[in-house]
Amino acid sequence: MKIFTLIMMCALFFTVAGWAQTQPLLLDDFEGVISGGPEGTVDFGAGNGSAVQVVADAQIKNTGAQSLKVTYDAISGGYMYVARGLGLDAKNSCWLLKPEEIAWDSYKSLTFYMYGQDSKAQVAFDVKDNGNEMWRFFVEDNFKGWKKVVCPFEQFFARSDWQPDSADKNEAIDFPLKSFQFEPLPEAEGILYFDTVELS
Ligand SMILES: [Ca+2]
Ligand SMILES: [Ca+2]
Repeated sequence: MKIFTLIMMCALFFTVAGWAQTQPLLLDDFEGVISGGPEGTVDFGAGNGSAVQVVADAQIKNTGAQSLKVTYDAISGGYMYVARGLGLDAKNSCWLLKPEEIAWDSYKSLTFYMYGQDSKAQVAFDVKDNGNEMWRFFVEDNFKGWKKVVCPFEQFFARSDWQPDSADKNEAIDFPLKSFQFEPLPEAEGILYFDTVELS
């Protein structure tokens, strides 16, 4: 009887430990009002001839009631950004959790869902670290429909094409991260949907 109890307790322990380890943390679901500008909930814009529009979409979504619909035209020499997080120009673009409240040590990857159109467009997924240094991960739109994109922290690289003036440029990802951004890269145009950004 004692051995049976011990075995059951061990089984319970490993089940709980496994659950705690694999349970992802929802960082952003793009719910509620989606708007741009200084009072907006998404920090987005484009320059040098490129264009981007960002709205909520209630038809094509992965979790919750809506996703983020990004309509883009990325021309040669142009740039764009669609960002959420802390310290951005759009005042209300915060994640569901404050960066400093997250146990970053417990996670190895950022993940998000992208609804592709198999356009072969290259999309950069950048994060800004605690030293304002920008780190990049590439994903290609080479699938149709929703796909979970897994971005291990160790596979991000510091951007060499551009960094904010305030970046520490210490070549180390300093946690807590402050924000993330999606950037369809030139030359490409189309529509992408994003949803369900998690830590795992
Ligand atoms: Ca959602
Ligand atoms: Ca850094």
